Amino acid sequence: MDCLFCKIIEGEIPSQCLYEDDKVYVFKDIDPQAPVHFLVIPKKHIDSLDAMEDEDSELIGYVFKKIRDLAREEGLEDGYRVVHNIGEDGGQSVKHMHFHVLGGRSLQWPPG
Ligand code: IU
Repeated sequence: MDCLFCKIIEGEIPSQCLYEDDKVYVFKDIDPQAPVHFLVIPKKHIDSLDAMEDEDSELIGYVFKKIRDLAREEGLEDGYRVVHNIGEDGGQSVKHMHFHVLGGRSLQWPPG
């Protein structure tokens, strides 16, 4: 499959890995939008939440548990934001489910 994030998982495209296990891969965003900005992705290729199957529920629950753990490890005790862009209007540029974790500064609302 010609997927950039599958290639990152396989090590074919370089990334700054923060954490990896058999289910998830976590790396620093190459274009950080906050002092802390990393991406949490399931290793299983799923385009986005919009494409998830019922059988993916447990995996996605696990992804969120990892987001919580890593946000703590990265020192985001004052809060942070989790963003999942979906499709064209959502601003999704890479069609492999990924959750942005942003923190380390006060984030504004609403997004653009
Ligand atoms: P988006 O939600 O699909 O727009 O987010 C894709 C993100 O992936 C974006 O923030 C990029 O900077 C980031 N990224 C990356 O960190 N490393 C890469 O090799 C590629 C994209 I391609």
